[in-house]
Amino acid sequence: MVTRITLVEGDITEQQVDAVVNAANSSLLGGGGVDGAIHRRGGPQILEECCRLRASHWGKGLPTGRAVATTAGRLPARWVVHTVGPVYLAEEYEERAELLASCYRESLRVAAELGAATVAFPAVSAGIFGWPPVDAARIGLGTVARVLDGGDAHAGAELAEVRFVLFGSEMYEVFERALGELLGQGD
Ligand code: AR6
Repeated sequence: MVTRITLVEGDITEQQVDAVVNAANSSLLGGGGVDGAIHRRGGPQILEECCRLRASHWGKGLPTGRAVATTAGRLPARWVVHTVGPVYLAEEYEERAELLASCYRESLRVAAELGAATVAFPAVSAGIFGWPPVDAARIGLGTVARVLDGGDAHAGAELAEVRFVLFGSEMYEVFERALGELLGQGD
């Protein structure tokens, strides 16, 4: 249910939740934005586990729309769930919107499998990957609401809170409006 969705303006690396989601890239070896902040604050243990994943199961990198977990190192969270959002491309909107929805579904599935009850997401793909914030918000919130309602996956039942952590007041307000629309639809 959307009542288990919360919004905060802030820094995802400071969240006291079971799992924080990282807006990573396929290499899993770090980058800018959220990814850079998580590796910086979480310390080298996260990268060590990412390297092990690249040396084993994800030799070619993590495909867009998928998710995988590592330790959260020194972050307050227990796990980091790394997901790879799609780069925005207007001409391929539908396919890529589906991949963005998949990031949220897969991340929640992985988090629930670990036993996480509280999960924090950034606005995946809404930074360096260029998604218009309104679309990123509708897709992210809509997908999470469906998972919590049990429509798309069985992950929903275990989850007590899914928190969107938005960087800056503008992004926060976009998500606030999108959540209002979702509630207005009675979801
Ligand atoms: N806490 C919460 N949100 C943040 C933080 C933070 N500490 N830092 C940035 N944001 P982005 P993407 C916001 O670029 O678009 C990396 O290089 C940011 O303002 O982190 O999925 C990866 O390695 C924006 O609203 O992720 C990939 O190559 C949102 O988080 C690529 O960037 C997402 O921005 C992924 O790009």
